[in-house]
Amino acid sequence: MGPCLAIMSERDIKMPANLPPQYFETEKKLKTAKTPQERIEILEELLSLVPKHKGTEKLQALLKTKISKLRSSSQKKPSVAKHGPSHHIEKAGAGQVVLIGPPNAGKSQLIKFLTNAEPEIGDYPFTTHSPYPAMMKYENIQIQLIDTPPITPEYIEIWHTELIKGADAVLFLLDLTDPNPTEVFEILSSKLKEKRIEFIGEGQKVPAETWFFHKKTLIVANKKDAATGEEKISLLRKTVEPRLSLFVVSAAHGDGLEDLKKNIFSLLNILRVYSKVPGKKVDLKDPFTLKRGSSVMDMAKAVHKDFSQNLKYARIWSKNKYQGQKVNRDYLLEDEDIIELLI
Ligand SMILES: Nc1nc2c(ncn2[C@@H]2O[C@H](COP(=O)(O)OP(=O)(O)OP(=O)(O)O)[C@@H](O)[C@H]2O)c(=O)[nH]1
Ligand SMILES: [Mg+2]
Repeated sequence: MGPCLAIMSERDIKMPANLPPQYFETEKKLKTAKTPQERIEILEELLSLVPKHKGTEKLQALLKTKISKLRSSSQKKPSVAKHGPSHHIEKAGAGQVVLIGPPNAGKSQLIKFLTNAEPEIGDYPFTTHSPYPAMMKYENIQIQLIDTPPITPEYIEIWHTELIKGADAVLFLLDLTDPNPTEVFEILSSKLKEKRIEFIGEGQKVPAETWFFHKKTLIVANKKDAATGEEKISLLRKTVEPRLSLFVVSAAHGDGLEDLKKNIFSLLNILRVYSKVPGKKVDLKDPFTLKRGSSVMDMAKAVHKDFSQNLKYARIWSKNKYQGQKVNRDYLLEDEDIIELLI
């Protein structure tokens, strides 16, 4: 599908028959536009090339909407003027996971499949121009995923690296239809290393040295359905997989995404604990989420400060081990433990 068809298909607009050849020439430039400003300029040029009559009204309206959306997002007031625009996103749910990757890798497509959100998806680069948070349901909890504009070796905006540094985990998307996704990964990660961001695997300990932001990361190789040859995947497995877990998926078809979801949950290193009121049935729909390694006391603090101050002991029901036994405040919790706090 060419870039023009991508624009058309989004709103089911039929291609007007009498667009001049310059229109299509200019539209090709969208593929190489590097900034929202450049996209605005190209879209404005396209608008000026569209003959003005009834048959092109829908196309004109679509171009105008795109321009005004791009313009309003690029004119958002920076919160700290000298640092450029801020795209800080408040954390929500059990953890914040930011999706990053080169243009067109399918970041927005993946967000669309994993959440109820409807981000813009297009087969031209820089479709996404500002970060876009959406909630992914995982069993009985919600995890925040953030779609972001693409990163390129030439330019990574400051707000983008700040967003990565602040997130709980990262999904790094690669495009299996790129000629060499392994090289794309190596180049982009070395660029991010210059910004003090380093990717680590789920089980890896965060090194004591604090100069770097070590981010728990999964590598997602997308467009498995359209990839040609096994070599690209085996090269990724050989070079990237020893360091970071690799998931080969097709975001467009949902292939491999259930497994990915499970691994996003374990990457966050959290556990779910249910609070039970004595004499009542436990509510398994609404767990507390705590960091792995949390104790009964940490749970008490999360429930209410009265519990943490006056806690005598707790009773626990766990998947295989306990059926209401007493445990003390230092007991280390496991995922899906049920706890009755007694004061
Ligand atoms: N064949 C195939 N195409 C896909 C898949 N996932 C995404 N695409 C296509 O790839 C193109 C880019 O998808 P997007 O989700 O917009 O990519 P993106 O990474 O968000 O792109 P930017 O916002 O520009 O960074 C679109 O044409 C999608 O339809 C997939 O699993 N298989
Ligand atoms: Mg996108």
